[in-house]
Amino acid sequence: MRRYTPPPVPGSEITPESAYLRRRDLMRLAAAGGLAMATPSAFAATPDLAALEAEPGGYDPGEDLTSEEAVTSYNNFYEFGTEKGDPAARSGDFNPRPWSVMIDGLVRKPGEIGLEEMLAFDLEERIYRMRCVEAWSMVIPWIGFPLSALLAKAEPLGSAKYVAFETIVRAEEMPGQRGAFQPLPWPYVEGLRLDEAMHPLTIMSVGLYGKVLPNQNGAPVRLVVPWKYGFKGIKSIVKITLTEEEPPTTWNRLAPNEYGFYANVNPEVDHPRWSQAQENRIGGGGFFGSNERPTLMFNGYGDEVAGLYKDMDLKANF
Ligand SMILES: Nc1nc2c(c(=O)[nH]1)N[C@H]1C(S)=C(S)[C@@H](COP(=O)(O)O)O[C@H]1N2
Ligand SMILES: [Mo]
Repeated sequence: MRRYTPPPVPGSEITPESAYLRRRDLMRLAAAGGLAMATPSAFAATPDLAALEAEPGGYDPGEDLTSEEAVTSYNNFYEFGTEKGDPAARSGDFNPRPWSVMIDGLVRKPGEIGLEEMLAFDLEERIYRMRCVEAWSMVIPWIGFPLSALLAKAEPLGSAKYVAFETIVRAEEMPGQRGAFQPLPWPYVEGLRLDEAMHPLTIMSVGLYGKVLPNQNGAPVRLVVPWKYGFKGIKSIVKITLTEEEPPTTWNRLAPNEYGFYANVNPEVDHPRWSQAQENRIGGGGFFGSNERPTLMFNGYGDEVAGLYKDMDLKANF
């Protein structure tokens, strides 16, 4: 397994919120109950993400990383527009701080959890292969924590079977949410089965490339489920609801024959309008732009996740 150390962040790129704490210091403070006192503003609680090192878990696909430039400029985030360049170009007014996520539904302890509390979870860097339903892919060094850690805080009830997620609606700061043409109904919603949500590969990301998550990638906290198509990775999450019934999901609602609830990466199940057998690695540097490669079942994470679906027909449950 290849270890990856994030590149050092030049001083000029370190955000002006200069009261960064090193992660270990932050955790020590949190453990000592001193976090609130030590963090007079929301910004001060941001740990030093650049200092995180890759965990030698079984996650790093050992492939070349997609450049930070591509990861932060070729995006899908319709709240800022439908062109790939829109999220980077049009998200400057979005202010993701302060932030909190409401967790409710079938849980013993519903309530809001602040971003600072999430940043104090045990953050790790994980390199994941990502695959969009549009047949492009990237390899991204995410920083985040297991979603299971967050759900555990709320103590899901035995009756909970699914987890529903909701993105913020804030038309004043999200140009894609205002104007005559609305590409999607808001809020953007997504869902997972509870066992998928609790799987250790499923993370909530708060950063990438050793930095705080850029607005265009879903600041301040977004879902990453590496064995599923990208649209499951809901961004800028404000609400998580534990449910008994399968929750609606934005793309499935819009085009149920094209986008299923499961959305597991599957080269054998084509999108009705194109094949899913190949993918184009973004910025892969191939000669004459030829970065085509075969798509792997479960995006290559089959050893870890195939068991979740062992009795299911994956053609019917696409
Ligand atoms: N709220 C919200 N989340 C979203 C989307 C969106 O339009 N709105 N697009 C999805 C799609 S289709 C993809 S491929 C990924 C892209 O994530 P990235 O831009 O960080 O690579 O975000 C997903 N999450
Ligand atoms: Mo996507």
